[in-house]
Amino acid sequence: MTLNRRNFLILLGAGVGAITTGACGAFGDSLLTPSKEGDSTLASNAKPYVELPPLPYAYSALDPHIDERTMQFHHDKHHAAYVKNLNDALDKHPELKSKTPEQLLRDIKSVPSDIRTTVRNNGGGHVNHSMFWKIMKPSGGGEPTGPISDAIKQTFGSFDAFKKQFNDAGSTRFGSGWVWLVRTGTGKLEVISTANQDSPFMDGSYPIMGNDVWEHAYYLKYQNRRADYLSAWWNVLNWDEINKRFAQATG
Ligand code: MN3
Repeated sequence: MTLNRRNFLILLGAGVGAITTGACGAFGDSLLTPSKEGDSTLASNAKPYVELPPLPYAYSALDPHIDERTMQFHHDKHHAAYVKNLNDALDKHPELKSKTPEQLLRDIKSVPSDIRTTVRNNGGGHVNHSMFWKIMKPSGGGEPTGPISDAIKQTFGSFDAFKKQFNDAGSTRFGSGWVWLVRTGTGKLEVISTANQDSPFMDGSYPIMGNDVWEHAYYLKYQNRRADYLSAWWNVLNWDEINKRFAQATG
């Protein structure tokens, strides 16, 4: 009985050991993954030039105007790709990392020609989308508030007239691009549209607010109905954030 019990305990010990070892092996791999990444980040001394900013609300928060799946793909895949491509490009010219992405766009002609198009497309993509997430919020929309409200009325006559001009510019932008309210270098408010990920910063203007009219921004929910997406978008606007940007544009 004693022997049996002893043998049993030995077997149990071996068994526990085996289970523990097995568990270590199984969990060891998944535990190693983040620390490996951490090590390689340290090794290359590379805090990435830019990081994907977290979405300031849930993917589903803008429903029904912008659906959850669109937000998920748009933020986690499209914006993430611009961030990665911009970081990869800047690794080729680390001396440029002391400039902000906005500064690179403002002075795009001074960016070395081997990465200029990449910075234009992906730096633009990063800056445009970083603005885009923040000027939207759940239960947003309504009439503009604060100084931007007065400026819109002064420039366009009324909020409705501004909205119409903005939506028309968004509808008629052929292919992929953005529609913007900008403050130009001479201090005028204007509605413009740009192709691809081109940023108003490239023309010396400040983007106060902009809507993404790439198909990836609306196709899952609206398919070819860009005009419906454009009019729904006004229901999610964050006028507080737009006023902040207006202050930055004039400051
Ligand atoms: Mn987009």
